[in-house]
Amino acid sequence: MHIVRFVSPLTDAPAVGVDDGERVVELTGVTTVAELLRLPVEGLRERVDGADGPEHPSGSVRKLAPVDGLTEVWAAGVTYRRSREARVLESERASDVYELVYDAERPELFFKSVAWKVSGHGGRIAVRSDSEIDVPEPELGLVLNAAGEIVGYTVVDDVSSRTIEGVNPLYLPQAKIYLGACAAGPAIRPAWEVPDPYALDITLSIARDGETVWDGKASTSQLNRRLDDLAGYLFRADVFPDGAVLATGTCLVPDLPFTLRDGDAVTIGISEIGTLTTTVVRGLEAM
Ligand code: DO4
Ligand code: MG
Repeated sequence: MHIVRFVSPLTDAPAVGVDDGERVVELTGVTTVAELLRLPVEGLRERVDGADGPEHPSGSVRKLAPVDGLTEVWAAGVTYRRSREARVLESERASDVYELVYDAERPELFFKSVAWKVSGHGGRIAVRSDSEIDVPEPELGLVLNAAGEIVGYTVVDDVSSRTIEGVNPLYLPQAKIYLGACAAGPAIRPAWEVPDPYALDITLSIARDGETVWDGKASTSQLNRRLDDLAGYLFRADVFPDGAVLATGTCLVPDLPFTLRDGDAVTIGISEIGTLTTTVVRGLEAM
């Protein structure tokens, strides 16, 4: 079962519902995912289990990114060995910062996106027109309620410019925070339905003109951090009244000089969580 945000065929407005694969049942009285994230996990579960609104065939509704309201998207970095290796190689002069943070007690966490800028399944992601090497970063996203509890999981793409961050790690916000740099979805799998989040397969496939030009597979078992520890650092000195989505870092990075191109189809799959497909455009004007 998944919690979905979609365009209601009844009102043409965003709605929230529960998708069992065959039908989507609307949650009456709830219009945003953010409202659910204000609840403690037991309250959220009750609300979801009691879905009794209008029903629609699952394939017939247009799914939206499962992030809205004031929910913020954050991301963790260098949480997998593969990410550390890739940053060390791309970094022109400051490669030791990545090695240091991989082993440090405090994780790297950075702000990624406000909710309204997040692209959903079937939407667009962008590469910057002032960057030459750009990659998707497939990541397990923790869906956290206002109390910082992990209430669900989703798929997040932390689209990044390797060119810009490679010049200087202080350029990370420009490499990673711009319109089209964040996608999430297609839905939220409730945490109580995922027995072991450290045993999920993550796949990435990039298709160009109908041909696969890059694909790879990894597992959350390779994560060098604990998920609740990452969430704990995010909530240590900040508040998130509408909850947060925390992307937990990438374990799949194509070798240099591979780069995304305009028109590429990027598909990220995480077992038990979902499959997120987006199309690449170049530059702000194309978003
Ligand atoms: O420090 C760079 C960011 C790394 C990152 O986004 C990741 O490991 O996923
Ligand atoms: Mg990342």
